[in-house]
Amino acid sequence: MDHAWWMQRCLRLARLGAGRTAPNPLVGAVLVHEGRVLAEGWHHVVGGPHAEVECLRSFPGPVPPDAVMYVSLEPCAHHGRTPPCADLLIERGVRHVVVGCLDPDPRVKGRGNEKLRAAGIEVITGVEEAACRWTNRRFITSIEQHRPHVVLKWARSADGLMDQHPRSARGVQRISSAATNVLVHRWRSEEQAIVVGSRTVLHDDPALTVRHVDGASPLRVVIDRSGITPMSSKVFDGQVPTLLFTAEKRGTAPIEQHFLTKEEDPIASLLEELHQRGIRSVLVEGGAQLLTHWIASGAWDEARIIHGQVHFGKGTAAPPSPGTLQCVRHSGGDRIELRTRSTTIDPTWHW
Ligand code: AOF
Ligand code: ZN
Repeated sequence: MDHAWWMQRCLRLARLGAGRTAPNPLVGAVLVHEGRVLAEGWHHVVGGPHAEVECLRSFPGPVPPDAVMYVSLEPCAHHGRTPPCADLLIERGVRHVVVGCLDPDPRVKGRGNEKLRAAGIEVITGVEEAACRWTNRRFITSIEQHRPHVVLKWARSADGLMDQHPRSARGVQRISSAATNVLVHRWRSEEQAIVVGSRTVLHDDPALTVRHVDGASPLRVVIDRSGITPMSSKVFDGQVPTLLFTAEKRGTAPIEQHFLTKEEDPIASLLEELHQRGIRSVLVEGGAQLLTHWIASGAWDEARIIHGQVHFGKGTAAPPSPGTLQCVRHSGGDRIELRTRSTTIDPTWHW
């Protein structure tokens, strides 16, 4: 078995932390000796031990000098919430390290690998690099582009519509299947914030919480410059932290409000505000107008488009599919496309 095979094993472990590690990355580590696993570990939760620590903790014995530590992200070299992993590898006598991708965190950024090499450890980097960067795309976009990683999501009928007119006909027909609905709740649980425009709140009254899967609900964010959302809407019920971008102070609901001036571009202001709050990713759930603006702004990374089987005949047109088609998945009769603006995806990735 080669380096790539073991690195893919690290990534499978890393993904077990999905939805729990933000703002930290997803990291997996495997200690291999003579083709066998001696120990493995992953980063479970923010503030908890790093993947390398979890791995070495489960192997108390002396590390054989020809054992290899595979880790999907460069070991850290800094004192953060936990001490540097590079020091631990040196102390524990690890002599060979294979790294997936460099850590862009300015506190690390090559220093982890340097520290290991300075201690005489053999370090190989860039194994399955694209796959490792894809797994940590939220962490990497946030650090490199100074804004959260943006996932756009919408569902469209077979005839390209996002809803049915007249509105009185709605509620009868959903676009996506029950299976896809569960999947969408998992997507929600994997991002730190979920954004909608005012018309979606007005017409659909979504709760925007995580329900059909285990996981925390993200911060709910509503953009409503003209103040058309009823304060009785589910998003303002105080069940989950909620942030309203508005031109003027609205009501007394138990939510936080952020004020926008007329000249401000709400998408840019929102991304900046969420970045300041340490939020590394957002899921944009609609509606058509907000999604269309978002695509035009260029400040997005992924689009997940659910193609349902229903025909609406008349309704609001879905945004044109943006970017490059990367892969397709089927779910309960729906066809889901993943498109990206510029990111290269991990070809072995299953979603
Ligand atoms: C993780 N898990 O397995 C690795 C990380 O605040 P701390 O001490 O947890 O440090 C977080 C930083 O550590 C993170 O930004 C990244 O640069 C580095 N590596 N972090 O949470 C891990 N290997
Ligand atoms: Zn570390």
